[in-house]
Order: sequence, then C-alpha cells, then structure tokens
Amino acid sequence: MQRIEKSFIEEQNQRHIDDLNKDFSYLGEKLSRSGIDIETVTAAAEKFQIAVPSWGTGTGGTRFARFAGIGEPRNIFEKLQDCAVINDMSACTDSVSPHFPWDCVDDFSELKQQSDELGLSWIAVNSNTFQDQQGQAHSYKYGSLSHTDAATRQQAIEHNLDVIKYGQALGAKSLTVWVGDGSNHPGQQHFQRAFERYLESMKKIYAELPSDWEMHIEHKMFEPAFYSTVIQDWGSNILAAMELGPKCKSLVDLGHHAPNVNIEMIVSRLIQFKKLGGFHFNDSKYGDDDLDSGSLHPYQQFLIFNELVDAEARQQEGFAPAYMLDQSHNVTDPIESLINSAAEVQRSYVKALLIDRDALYGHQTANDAIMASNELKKAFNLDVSPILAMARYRAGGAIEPIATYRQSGYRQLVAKSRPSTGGNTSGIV
Ligand SMILES: [Mn+2]
Repeated sequence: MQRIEKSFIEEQNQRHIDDLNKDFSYLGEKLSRSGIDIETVTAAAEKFQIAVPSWGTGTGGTRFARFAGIGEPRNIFEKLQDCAVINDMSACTDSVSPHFPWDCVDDFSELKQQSDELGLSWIAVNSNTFQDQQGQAHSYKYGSLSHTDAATRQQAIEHNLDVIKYGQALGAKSLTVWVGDGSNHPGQQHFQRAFERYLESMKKIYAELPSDWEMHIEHKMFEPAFYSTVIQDWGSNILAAMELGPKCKSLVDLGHHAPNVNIEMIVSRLIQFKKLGGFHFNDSKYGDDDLDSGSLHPYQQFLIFNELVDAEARQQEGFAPAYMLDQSHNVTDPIESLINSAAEVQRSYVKALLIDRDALYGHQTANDAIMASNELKKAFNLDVSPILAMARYRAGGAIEPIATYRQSGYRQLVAKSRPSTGGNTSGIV
C-alpha cells in the first residue's frame, strides 16, 4: 500500500533541521524569561492527538456542485491509506472516526488489521439516519429517532445498535449521534412530542451501550431542517444527555451554532457539569460552512482551548474530551487541509498552555479586565511554530508537512491506481 517512506521524510527534514534548531532555541530562551520550560510544552504538544473523519478525505461539495479532485479515495481502505499519510506528516492524527453505512465492509477484522498496520486506531463511530439507504423499509424524510411512526424509529434504533457492533469490531469506544430530524414549517412538528420520541429512542440505544462506551450527542441549529431541529442547540443537547445518563455527553461542532455565539462559554458549562464529550473542529463565516480549522477565527479556537487547558490544569473530574476534525474540503486537496487543520488545532492547544494561569486568576479576582485580557493576548500573540515543528520532528513527522507531502508526489501516484468513480465519496455532516 502506497505510503510516504520514513526515509523520504527524514531526507526532507534534514533540509530544515538547522533552521528549526535555531528558532527553537531562541523561542526556548524567550519562554524561559517567563518561567516556561519549552521542553515541557513540546512534550505536551507531542502527546496532543486529534482524530480525522474518514469522510473528510474525499473532496467535499455543496448542494450546487462538487468538483472532484484526482486520486480520491473510493472506499474506507483507501481513506485509511490517506489518513496514514496525514498522520505520517502531522504526527498528531493517530485515530480515525468512521461513518456508517458509508464505511461499511464485509470483514471488519480485515479493516482492523489494516489500521493496525498503519498505526491508526478508531474512535467515535457515527451513525447515519439523515438519508435513506437503498432497500430501506422506512424513509427518514420526516425524521428518524423522533419520527411519528414507531417502525421508522425502531429502524433508526437498530441502525445505531449495528453501528455500535461495527465499532466494537474496530476497537472504538464511543458512538456519535447526529440526527437531521426537525421541521421546515411552523406547526409542522409538535416540539415537545418530537423531543419525547427522540428521548425514548435514545434510551433504547443507551441501554445497549457497552459498559466502557460513551454516547455523544451532536446538536445543530439548522439543515437539513430549516425551521426547527429536534437537537437544535447545546441546551437541548445537555438536557437530553442529562436525561439519558452519565455515559451520554454532548459534542460541540464549532459550525453548529448561531453566528457570534460564545462557544467557549458553552464549553465551560459542559465541562462544569461533566457533559463535554468531544469536539468537531472546523471554522465558519456564516453557518455550518465546515471550513478549515483556525482559518478564520484562530482567537476563538484559542479561547476554547483556554477553557480546556484550564480544566486540565484544575484536574476537573471526568474531563477527557475527544478531539476530532469535521470539515468539508471543496477547493483544496483534503490531505493538505487535514494536515494543516490538525496543526492549527494543536497550535491553539500549545498557546493555551502558555497562559500564566495564576496571573490570570489574580487579574480576575482583582477585576482587572485589561490585564486579564492582555494575559490571554500575550500567549496568543506568541508564534509557537517552532514548538509544533519540533514536536512533529521528534515524533517522526515532517518539519514542513505540506511541502514534504507535495514533494513526495503521493496524490499523483495514487491517482494512477484510483480512477475516478464519478460518484460522491464524501459527505458533509
Ligand atoms: Mn459535526
């Protein structure tokens, strides 16, 4: 299976290592003046991992069109191969999140064997009851887990139970549930009854959850339903998660909120009540745009990590969110976007580690708004690129991941063995 050779990465790294050593040592000296040990921060950066969504490896599209790239993966095995390249370059994406039935295979042990060989693990299996599959008995046109028809709800429940089984075969430990259920017209749906039916269905799935598994609920304000959705916001989400039990938590997709919503505060609330299950990272300008993480609002992403690192520093009980990218790459090579985005999320994490928390708490207690804000800005404004590059280098990744990937000619090579199917190999969730 085509991969970028370790020796090639090392060869490329040799061209950059002298400059990196100089930049790293300069930054180390600068940080030491603030009492920060660069080695401690670099070790933390090396440990940071974020999962890649299997569906993100194919070129995305809009409801108008999709412009396919060359050498797109045609099945989960080829998607996995691309995920390995992303991890080989970035050294911070060692797990993959699959989507079913899109990633269904006859033999899950074969898939597990391939992921093991590539050094990748599986996290968060995703169910799909927002579109109809061929031969399906009941349609999801008017909803799935909250449908007015009991047989349709039962079909959606059984699909989720199947997805748990697939996940168990792959060694995953959580199920992410997002439903497109909702309404397009005022009056179309009885809000309370729809939510009651949803909860009743989710309780049946929760009851079958393996003991060491978690279930994550993803909320989304609109689309495909444009008037109301059953799990519209973090309020409905946490209410459902509280109703279901301790193994059920909320998942925050950055693009699934109204514009200008204070997402970092939502994150804080979820942490406080032990309900933060994980993230789908992406960026957005208008809605669920699924743009590359950190491409538009790096400060917002940093403020979210400020909350996460704060919880980590306080050793908040039950705090172990799963990090994942969830993006749609319409005009870029998905491998490049995913490498870049993983590093941008890692960058926010590293910057948040540099915040002087004692000083910040002091300013908060003294109600010194300017100094508190400046304390955050001080960490955000620092260029931590040498730390990220050194973390990658030490973990066997590429100092310059995009340049190394392009230099390898991987996409052109796989294009030969992956003729276009003409079909859409990716989804937008
Ligand atoms: Mn998502």
